[in-house]
Amino acid sequence: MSLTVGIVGGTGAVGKKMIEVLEERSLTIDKLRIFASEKSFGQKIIFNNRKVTVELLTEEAMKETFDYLLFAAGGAISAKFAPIAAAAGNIVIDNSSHWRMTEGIPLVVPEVNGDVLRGYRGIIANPNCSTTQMVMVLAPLHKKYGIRRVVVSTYQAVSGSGYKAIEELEKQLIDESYPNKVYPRKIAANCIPHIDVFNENGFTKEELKMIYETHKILRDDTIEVNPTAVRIPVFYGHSESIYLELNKDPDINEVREILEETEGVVLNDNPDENKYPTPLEAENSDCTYVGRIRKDLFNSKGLSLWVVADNLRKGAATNAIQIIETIENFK
Ligand code: 2RA
Repeated sequence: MSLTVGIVGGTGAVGKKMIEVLEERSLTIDKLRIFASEKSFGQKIIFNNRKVTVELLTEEAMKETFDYLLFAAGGAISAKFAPIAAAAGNIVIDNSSHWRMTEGIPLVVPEVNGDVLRGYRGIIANPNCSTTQMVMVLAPLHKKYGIRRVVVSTYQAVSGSGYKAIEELEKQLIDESYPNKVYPRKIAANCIPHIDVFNENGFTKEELKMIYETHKILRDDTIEVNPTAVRIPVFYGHSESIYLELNKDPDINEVREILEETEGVVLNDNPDENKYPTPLEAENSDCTYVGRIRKDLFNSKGLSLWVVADNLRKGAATNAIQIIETIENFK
């Protein structure tokens, strides 16, 4: 079946990646429409060797008929326009955080909880990038051993903050005096333990997303998640050091087998040959990579892992397009 797809915010870092991923995957797109604000409309974007003119985002346009509308324009735009599009009968896949925790709105990583999409129409939320890659690895281990507690530190690429942040790092790498505008500190040759705004409990919004989105996707709010989210001077690919306390003693070979067999997860774990994932190697891949798997030396139920994925692909665009593929497969 050929589809009519719209992308709201198609000129930003995630929106452009959505266009790229749509070109690569096997869905047949009959018509792609791209919407943006006054700043960007009128631009020409190439999709499947054809020029698409970026249209102005209006309420009227959202009331037209689409098979799928992908939103990648931030929370305020999603809050205003997604309900209009959904009320008109369109399926909306929203990459902002606005609808993620709303009851009745599915928050979906297809390999983990794609079943919730069966028969569903309306707004669907795409999870935060740092949550997505983490639950890809947590889900099969939770099923086998039960996860009691997760302690995670992230090492997040600047592309998670958009084009302006990519430019800020590029400029600071060649000019030490280039001022920080996107980040609260200089990002080049630094790391910043501060992503999104601080909450009064001391955690940042990014860290709270990792807690509550994990509960929703894994359908288990008893899992204790303790995140520290850190921005590092890497362009693409988020990394995560994850420590798990399980309900049962894991067998390390069995853990490797489980992860090796998990759809979308690639095991890259051979310390003898310096094999472990890094963000440079994960760039432009749709997979979630896991390595450095080892048991805690002091707690038989403890397990450490290192997880890496391309934040703009599996962490955003690819996951959104996989949501479309999942719904299409249910038809
Ligand atoms: C970041 N998680 O990397 C955000 C993007 N959604 O800043």
